[in-house]
Amino acid sequence: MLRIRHWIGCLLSSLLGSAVYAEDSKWNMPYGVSPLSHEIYNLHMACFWVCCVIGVMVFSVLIYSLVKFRKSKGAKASHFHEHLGIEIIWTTIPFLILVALAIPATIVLMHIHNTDESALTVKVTGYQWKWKYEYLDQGVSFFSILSTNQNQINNLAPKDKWFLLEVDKPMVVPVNTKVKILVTADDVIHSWWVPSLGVKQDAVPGYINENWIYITTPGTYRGQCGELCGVNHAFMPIVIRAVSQAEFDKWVIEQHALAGTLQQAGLKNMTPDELMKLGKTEYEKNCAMCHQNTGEGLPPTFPPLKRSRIVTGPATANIGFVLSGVPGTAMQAFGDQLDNRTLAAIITYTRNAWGNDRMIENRQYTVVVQPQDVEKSRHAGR
Ligand SMILES: [Cu+2]
Repeated sequence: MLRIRHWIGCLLSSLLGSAVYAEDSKWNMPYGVSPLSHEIYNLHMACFWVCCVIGVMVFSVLIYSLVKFRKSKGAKASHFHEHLGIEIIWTTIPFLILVALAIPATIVLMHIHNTDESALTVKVTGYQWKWKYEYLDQGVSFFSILSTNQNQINNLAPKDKWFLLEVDKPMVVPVNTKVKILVTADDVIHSWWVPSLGVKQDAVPGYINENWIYITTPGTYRGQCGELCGVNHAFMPIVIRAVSQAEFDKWVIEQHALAGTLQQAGLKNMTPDELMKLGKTEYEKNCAMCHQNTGEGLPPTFPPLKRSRIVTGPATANIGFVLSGVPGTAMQAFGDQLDNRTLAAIITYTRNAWGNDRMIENRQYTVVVQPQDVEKSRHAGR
């Protein structure tokens, strides 16, 4: 008997205990920093408590019956069938509970999809394996790419605190502003998921899904792609920096200035050393995930660039390939994603790395590609 009491005590304390500690637990969903995340959290906790109460009630009756009417005490089972009263009760009660839960759930769902009166609109596009952010009214647009070093990914260096959760350019939004998010994808289904903002919105090619964020506390918030989208699904994190309105306005001006500078720089020649240095960094950021740091790729999906027919062939064909990509494969059209300087540097780097330059020189093709060459190819291709 003591043992049974002990078991009942354990069960009750674990059920109630888990509910009490749920709010601060790392196992629970975060409370977040936006009205939406708060609403979702509160709904989740309400459902959780309902489940706890039902759990305690059902198990109490079950355990009580097991103990009280056990065979050793000479209990005899009663035989009755089709008791209308009981049937009505066990249908009505769960039905009422479900209705009671469905009402707040529907209200929260309606809030999630109410993007009215938003002050800012950002289109978010998922690509294998990066995100593109377009500020439709500000004319700002950029790709946000994983910035974790490849050596950390390959276990050759210790992992940083934000391993796989850091990007080169975060999305920047002002605090206390309703920001409408238009989510779509360019290739396969992704999902833009930032738990602390209460958003997990599927990104489906050909469709635009709406959602919104409203961040009350300045800071950096992180998320990931929430839909299995291919071999590098884990390598397309989301980073959002929430800043004051003044800082945001400054950031927009900076982005315009940066775009102007890049455009001008895209017409200037660079020294081979400059090209190689920038090329290595940008290759590791943009290309190494598929083609690997060693240039050996992951055949057959990601072909090697070492001794590649294209990389060791004529420069114009090489540039055209990188600009337009290969439809139906993971090789994207990088012409829309990267500026002339970056493209020239990456192409020069791949034409020189891993002994490729020797093959190119034997066949007397040019090894160095300048931003101007990329610019010319862009126009030739149109
Ligand atoms: Cu994805």
